[in-house]
This record gives sequence, C-alpha cells and structure tokens, in this order.
Amino acid sequence: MLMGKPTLHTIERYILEQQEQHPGATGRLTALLYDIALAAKLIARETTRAGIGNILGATSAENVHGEVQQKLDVYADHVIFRMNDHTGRVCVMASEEHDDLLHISDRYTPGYYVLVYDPLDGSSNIDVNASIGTIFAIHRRISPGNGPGTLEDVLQPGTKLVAAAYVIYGSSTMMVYSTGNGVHGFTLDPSIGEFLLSHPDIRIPSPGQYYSANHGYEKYWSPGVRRYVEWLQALDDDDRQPLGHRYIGSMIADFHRNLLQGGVFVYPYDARKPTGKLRLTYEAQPLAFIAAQAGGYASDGHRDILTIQPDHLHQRVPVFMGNRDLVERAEEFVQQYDADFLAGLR
Ligand code: AFP
Repeated sequence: MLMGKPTLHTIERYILEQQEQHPGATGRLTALLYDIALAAKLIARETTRAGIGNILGATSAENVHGEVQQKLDVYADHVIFRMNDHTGRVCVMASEEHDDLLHISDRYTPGYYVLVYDPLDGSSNIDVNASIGTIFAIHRRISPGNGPGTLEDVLQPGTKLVAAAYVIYGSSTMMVYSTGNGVHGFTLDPSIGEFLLSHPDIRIPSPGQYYSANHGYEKYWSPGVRRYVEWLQALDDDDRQPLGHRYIGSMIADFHRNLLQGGVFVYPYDARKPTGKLRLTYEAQPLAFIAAQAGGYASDGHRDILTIQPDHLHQRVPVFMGNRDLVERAEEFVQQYDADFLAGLR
C-alpha cells in the first residue's frame, strides 16, 4: 500500500519543479545544476573509496596558495571542469586550485553562466577520514557578447549570485543548494545513485547552539575577536548558557552543522593573517548566500560579505557566519574594539 507515503523527490525532479514555477525559465540553470549534481556523485564515489584506493595521499604539486594538493583535489577539479566545459551553458570557470581563469575551449560555444568552485575544501582532512566538501557559485555573465567569459564575469559581488551549492562528503553525502528561493538539502542514496530530498526548506534554528573557531590561534586574535568569543562562552554572565564549541577545520563540515543546528562559524583576521584565510569567491560568497537564504547572515566584521566587490580572483576575507543575531554581535565587538588592531595590520 503506497498511499500516505511521502513523495520521493530526486534532485532532478525537485530542480525541475522549481524551474516550472518560473514560466520564463529556459532550463539552462536547471541543466547546470544537474551537471553539478552528477559531478558531485562522481567525486563522492572516489571520496568514499579514498581509504582503499591508491588515490589516498598528496601529490607533489602545490596550488596557488602554496598548499600541497591531494590527489582527490586534482580528481575533483578535473571532473567538475570536464563536466561543464562542453555543454554550452558556461562561459568561463574559476577553480580555487588554479591561478587563472579556466576558459572554455574554442571548440565549444560559451554559455550564459559563470561557474566558480572549490573542488575539495578541507582536503587536509582526507587522510584522517573527516568530512570534506565541494562548493559551487553560479553567476550570470555580465561581459557583453557571446564570446568567452572574462575576469569581470567572475569578480561579481555575492548579491549577484544566481545560485550556490555545496556537497558534504561525510557519514553520508549531501548536496545543499539554493537558487534564491530557500535552501534545500538532498542525501545521496548510494544504492540507487540518486540524491533524494531529505531537508526541504532549511532554516537556521535559533538560538544557535555552537560556535566554530580555531582556538589554537587565540594568541594572534584581536581584542574584539577575543571578547566576542568570551561572550559566546558567556564568561561575562554566570546566568547565561555558553554555546558549545565544535571545530573540524573543514569549513563545509563546520558550516553544515551550524546550518542545521544553529551557531556561528568564525575565521577572523588575526596578527598573522590580516585578511583571514578563506577565499571570498570560492568559499565565503556561496556559503554567505546559502546562510542568508536560510535566514542567517555572514559578515567580514564590518559589512555583509555578499556586498563585497571582489578585486582579485584569490582574495581572502575574514568570516563570521551563521545565526544573524550571533553575527551581528560579532560586528559590534570588532567595531568597538578592533580599530587600532586593524590599523596596525595595514
Ligand atoms: P584545506 O582545504 O587546506 O584543508 O583548508 C580548509 C579551509 O580552507 C577551510 O575548509 C577550513 O575551515 C579552514 O581552512 C581551516 O583552517 P585552519 O586549519 O587554519 O583552522
């Protein structure tokens, strides 16, 4: 008897249904999201075999940030590019693993969308079997004409994003995406190879339960960040409950937990890293877009991350991201206490 059972939504069906709500839609974005989901399945297949295959371990190549690339990074980067270089849907790509733009071969017609991705974030966690992820950001092209996309197309503020998604390879694989109409999460059923709707219309619960920050760097923190974290720990008030602390060192895993359970992710500027570590276009913008669509907020301490106009491809940005009230509190602390500290970093 099937009556009364909830409808089974594959990611393809769900994306299509969302598209049908927009009568003018051409289907190009829908198709691009399918391609991304397919790339995610291929990467998930390899990440779950990482411990048994010879794919485990680092290659000798370094990426533009001087980090040793893992073999899975190389694989994920390649799969995403190859999945999107010939479809006629994308005019240019940018990957966190490459110095420069990834151009579409002149054998193929450049498309209308711009795809920016971090193929495997948190890759230093691969060898210890902790969760890792892939992040995608999609813009419309803004350069005139139908030729190859340009740097201008990639360097757009987050307010111009058409869609953002991430995939987390954890105890299960999940894809979470937004096209500006809420945030929806799908869990991969490996037995049928399909992403099934498991988390419709995700909203960040309030009050937030957790904060995520690398306490190992506390000695480099600014006075504002220190005071903020002490406030999260409720050190100033015996009667207030502290937030729990969780930090994996894999932004997707920390972000995903805080999205589902409420909390704030903090990767600030500090005495060693005046602009923090995380990349604006590859990591901060797409996750800020998803946070905002789930009712949350992301700030660099002074302004909404989505409003920042990037000026170069691998730009870094300080990040405070999660429940709106917790992020706004961070802004208050850093604006009150960090003016001198920041002036000293310049
Ligand atoms: P890797 O991809 O090199 O592992 O870096 C991951 C990351 O960009 C982000 O996912 C983490 O939140 C952050 O770096 C962790 O950095 P710290 O080790 O400095 O805390």
